[in-house]
Amino acid sequence: MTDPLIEQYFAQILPETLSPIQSASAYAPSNIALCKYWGKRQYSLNLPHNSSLSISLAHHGTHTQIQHSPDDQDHILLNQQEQPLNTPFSQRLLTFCNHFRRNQPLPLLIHTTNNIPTAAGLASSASGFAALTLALNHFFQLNLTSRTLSAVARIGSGSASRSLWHGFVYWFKGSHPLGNDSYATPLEYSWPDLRIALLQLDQRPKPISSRNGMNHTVDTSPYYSAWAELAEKDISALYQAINEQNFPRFGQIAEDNALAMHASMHAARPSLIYWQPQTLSQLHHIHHLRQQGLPVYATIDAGANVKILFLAQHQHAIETELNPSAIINPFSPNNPKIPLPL
Ligand code: 2P0
Repeated sequence: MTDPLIEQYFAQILPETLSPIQSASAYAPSNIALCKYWGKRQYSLNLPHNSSLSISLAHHGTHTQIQHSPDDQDHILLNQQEQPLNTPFSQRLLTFCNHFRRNQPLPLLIHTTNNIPTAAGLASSASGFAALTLALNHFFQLNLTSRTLSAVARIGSGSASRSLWHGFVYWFKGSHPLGNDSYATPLEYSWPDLRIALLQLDQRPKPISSRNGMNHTVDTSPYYSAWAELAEKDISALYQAINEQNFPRFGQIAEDNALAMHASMHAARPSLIYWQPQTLSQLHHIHHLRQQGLPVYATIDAGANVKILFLAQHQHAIETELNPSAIINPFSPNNPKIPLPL
């Protein structure tokens, strides 16, 4: 059953009838937040308590193609494998498509490919819902604005609102009850020397989803309101550090913000701890490297893996000291094109 608020939101933005074309496809990058999204003020529309700011992960992302189904059933292919329609993955994807189709009989063939290293601790829901939103917009000839596309992607998964652009992206929390003003927008700053490395520490699936983890933190952590307040201060300071290209300040704010988010979870009742022993030992290692003069900072999402921030001139030292599984250049001119309307 569709949530009445979601129905109301889509009624505002969709035409009465859809006019699909033959086929549409889109790419969207994954992203990691430097000031994190953690906690919803409204669940079904994924409306956050705090604004967040991310960096997109270049060629780590999702390609999605949509066509008419060859029969009267939906078909979903994930990384070339046809998926049963009753899995949680398929159900979540089809529920999202149904927000567009409403009751119109438009069976689809959806082909989605994730170019994200498995077990690197990167969310595929962000790039997945962003690519699906872009592809549906094109397939149904909706010509939605960038802001609306971001708000729509947000309904699929909060962090997807930030995955429609390369580079730095700012998601405004907004205050409108249907989320009309809770969308993301790219920042005009480029930082060609900035690099992100992924440290693969734990390949097991996380024990509790981000969605459940953040709801549990909002509901039970005595530190939750302090987190939401701090996040707003951090995002302003981070914005300024980006503007000044002040790397030590930038890295320190991102690291402190991630640890404050985890502190809010650690204080939840019962406590929510995504870290493993290797997470903490890598944090200590990174602190030690900084004391030795290497400017490197950590961020950690809802999992045990550590992502690190550094500048291109230190790549050799980072490779030697931390043995990352991937290094990403978020401002590379060779990043895949994203088909966003103006
Ligand atoms: C973020 N995370 O800002 C934060 C930091 C994880 C830790 O956004 O429920 O998959 O779909 O809105 O977007 C992961 O949460 O959650 C996330 P939903 P989502 O990147």
